[in-house]
Amino acid sequence: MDSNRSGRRRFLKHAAALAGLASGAVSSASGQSAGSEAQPKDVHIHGEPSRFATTLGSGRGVRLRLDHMTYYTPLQDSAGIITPASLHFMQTHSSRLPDIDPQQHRLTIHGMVDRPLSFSLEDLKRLPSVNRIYFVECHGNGSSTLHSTDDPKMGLPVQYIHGMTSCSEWTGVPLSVLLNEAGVQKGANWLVSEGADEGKFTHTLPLAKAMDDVIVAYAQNGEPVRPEQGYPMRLLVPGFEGPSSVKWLRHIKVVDQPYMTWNESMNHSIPRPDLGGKSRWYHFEMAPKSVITRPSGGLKIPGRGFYEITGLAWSGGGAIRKVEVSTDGGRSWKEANLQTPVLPKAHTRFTVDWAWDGEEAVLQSRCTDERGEVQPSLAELYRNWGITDVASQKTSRAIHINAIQPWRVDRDGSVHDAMFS
Ligand SMILES: Nc1nc2c(c(=O)[nH]1)N[C@H]1C(S)=C(S)[C@@H](COP(=O)(O)O)O[C@H]1N2
Ligand SMILES: [Mo]
Repeated sequence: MDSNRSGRRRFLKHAAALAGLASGAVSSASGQSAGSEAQPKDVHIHGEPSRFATTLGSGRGVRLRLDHMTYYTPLQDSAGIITPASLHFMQTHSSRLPDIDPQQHRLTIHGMVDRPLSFSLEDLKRLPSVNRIYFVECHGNGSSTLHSTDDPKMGLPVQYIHGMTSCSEWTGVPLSVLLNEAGVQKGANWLVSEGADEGKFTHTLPLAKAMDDVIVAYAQNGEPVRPEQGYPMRLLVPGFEGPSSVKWLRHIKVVDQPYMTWNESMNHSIPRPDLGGKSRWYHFEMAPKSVITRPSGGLKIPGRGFYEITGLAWSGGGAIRKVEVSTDGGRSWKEANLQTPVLPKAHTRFTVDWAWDGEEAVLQSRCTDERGEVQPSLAELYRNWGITDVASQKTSRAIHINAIQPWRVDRDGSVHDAMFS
């Protein structure tokens, strides 16, 4: 078969599949079906990546399980520091993605305020806006259970171990502007924020943080926030664990004490048997963390010679000051190059040159943030938290894991997760 024709056929099949997806969206919006067969031959679907780009995707068409709607950013294919919206990780505790008509949606600020206020999307867009680059990271990212037990030889790729962090340019109104407008009363110290999803996801936030750098975001990377990220508006709480950033934001209640909402007390503060049932890791800020994204677990490098090692570093405490990379299992470290821009509470891209001699190697990165806090090894993290029962940690849902991630390169060039081995 002539390869041009087969290529064309593949293109048409691809186009038809996309038309099917698009028509699904159209029919739910307008009530009519566009019919997926009648795709004109010479149509170009604007905005689609090259069909030769072997990245794990545009993120489109990825099917998510309704009982656990999670999408992980394909970090192994990432470049620079911005995550395209379609590749932003997604965490949802409700079993259905809200389908919100902004005309019907209001954000209401009430509780200990002088004037309870409601804002539509259009109201927000009339107010002075800010535009900032920040990461969002789930506090379960990199948790021990994500280091796969399915395939102990290979482990999961970096996408499924560390891909619950993404970084975007967020545009919106500082929450302080809205709170000042409402007039926060004396004695108020906390906010309880609720989303418009089925489960009414609710989280508590200290008022001081809300008045500092929190944004009610309506745009992401230059376009309206996607439904997965909280359309038409979400909280964006820089540097704090992901659940603080309540999506599909509907209510903010100003209160005088921290509320133990279901999502935080039952789901996000994990009781630890080794601490007498106390939830040690129930805290807000994400600690400094870095990970080599290429080469990383599940990839295979073709042979000895030159490689650029690259990865991401970030900290909830501010900007990344230094990243060091080791290619010999931690015996020696070399300072990595930080690509600009280096921004506080944002992903920072680092690179380092490496000549692989074809022998077994262990690659790892360690970052330091502007406050001088250094990313710990797994052993140091356990020591810091007073964990002695290391074996049970391997299968624990422990959160806020920012330990150094080692990747082992075997002599055949295959790269493996070496966190627990
Ligand atoms: N309304 C609502 N907001 C939510 C959630 C949710 O389930 N419902 N999940 C939270 C969690 S656990 C995380 S990690 C972040 C993830 O944000 P993202 O899906 O935009 O990446 O959203 C948070 N905000
Ligand atoms: Mo999360």
